[in-house]
Amino acid sequence: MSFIEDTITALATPPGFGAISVIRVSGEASIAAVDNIFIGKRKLSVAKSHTVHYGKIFNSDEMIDDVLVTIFKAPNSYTGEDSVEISTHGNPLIAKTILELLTKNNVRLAEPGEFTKRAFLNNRLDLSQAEAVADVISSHTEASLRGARNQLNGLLSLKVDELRSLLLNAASFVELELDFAEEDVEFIGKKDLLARIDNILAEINTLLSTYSFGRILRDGVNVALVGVPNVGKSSLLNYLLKESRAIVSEIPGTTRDIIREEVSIDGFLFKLFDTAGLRFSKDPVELEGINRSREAIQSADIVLFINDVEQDFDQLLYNDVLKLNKKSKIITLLNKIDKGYKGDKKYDLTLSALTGEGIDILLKSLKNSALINSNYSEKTAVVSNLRHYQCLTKCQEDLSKARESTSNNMSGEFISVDLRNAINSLGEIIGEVTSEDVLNNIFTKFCIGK
Ligand SMILES: Nc1nc2c(ncn2[C@@H]2O[C@H](COP(=O)(O)OP(=O)(O)OP(=O)(O)O)[C@@H](O)[C@H]2O)c(=O)[nH]1
Ligand SMILES: [Mg+2]
Repeated sequence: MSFIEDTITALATPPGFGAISVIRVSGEASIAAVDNIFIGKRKLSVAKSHTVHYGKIFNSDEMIDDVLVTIFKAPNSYTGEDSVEISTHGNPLIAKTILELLTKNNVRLAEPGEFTKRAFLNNRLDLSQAEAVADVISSHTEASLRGARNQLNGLLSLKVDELRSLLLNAASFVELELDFAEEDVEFIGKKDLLARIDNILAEINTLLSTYSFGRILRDGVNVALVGVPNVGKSSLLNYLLKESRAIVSEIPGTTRDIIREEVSIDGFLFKLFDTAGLRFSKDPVELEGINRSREAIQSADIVLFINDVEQDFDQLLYNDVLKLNKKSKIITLLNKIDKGYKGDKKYDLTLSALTGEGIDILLKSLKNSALINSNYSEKTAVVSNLRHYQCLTKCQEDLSKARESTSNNMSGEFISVDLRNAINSLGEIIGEVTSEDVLNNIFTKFCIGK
């Protein structure tokens, strides 16, 4: 039986006009509440779970809409509670009236993510799976969708659960020894304990190493197109987007503001930032644009440093860009090779944003630079969420401490505390241990009705 008393409702489909709208109701009073406003062949209170019923919604004597009502009985529903889904004609006025009618029948409007929060509280999903629900909805590319699905299917949860059991096992030996301290019995030798910790540490490190790729899967790669004016940055953006998005002209200083667009390369999301050409200028508008270019360089994962065949490589500018972003990959590009070019070793790649020559190599290079691993299997657990990454890092630190204490023959009490902390950090990922703050932070980012 659920310990949540309120019954909640929300529109589950996008607000606006469409073929149908779906209103979701969940909680103990859901079936009775819908029964009060619905007239069908028979009462919903006697309907079986997972059945669909045709009928009409009434507001007193006024017929609001003819609808299909689907009944799900606890615990076999998304939330784990009794739930009803009402499919109406897709007019927002109908949905609004039905939501209002429900709120007069012991039902309140749901908060963002409240259905999924209930699914978590009723053990239908663990926390990392609940977080994946939001990612599945917001994924923009096939790859990020695949990653989110992989997490929703519980791949990460399974791995974390497995490591947590191994740790619990090791910790219980250490704790047994503490319980029998006076008898001086040994339940686990130092060598054995170290081997177990090392084993788990290695697995945690492998998981942590998937994060850079996981983040890219989920959020995409930021790519800044930079260089002096007129080298063809906007032309390259347009070529990659296959549309005339940015203004291109032979006048240097055409692009003033950042132009941000997304493109999917082999299913992976790349966020392109076309920037104002970098040069000395007294024009305040252009200067502001150049400041924004610098910001784009700082937050880029990959910088495309572009020049054209008519200008010498600007080493000073390149050094400046390098100073702005030391951690990211910089790819040097020579554009306009259709105008003739004699070969220059200073560039990683040469291309023409006019004819498209060399663009295929640029695309490959972008994928390689972003560490996109095409061999990534859908069966490997990938960490894509910052919260999970932080929990794993914390676990790694605690395990390293436990390792050090063990090597230094410290008292079992110290080792046990570190092992327990490591276990809790893993538990936080799947929601075995969580604070209300963490939960609120996660679920308020959801949309209403999910
Ligand atoms: N022949 C040739 N011309 C190009 C190529 N790429 C761009 N151009 C031309 O170069 C000029 C400048 O192109 P833009 O794309 O506006 O250059 P930009 O780097 O964005 O310039 P700013 O916005 O001023 O910094 C335009 O006249 C383009 O048509 C290329 O590959 N070959
Ligand atoms: Mg431009």
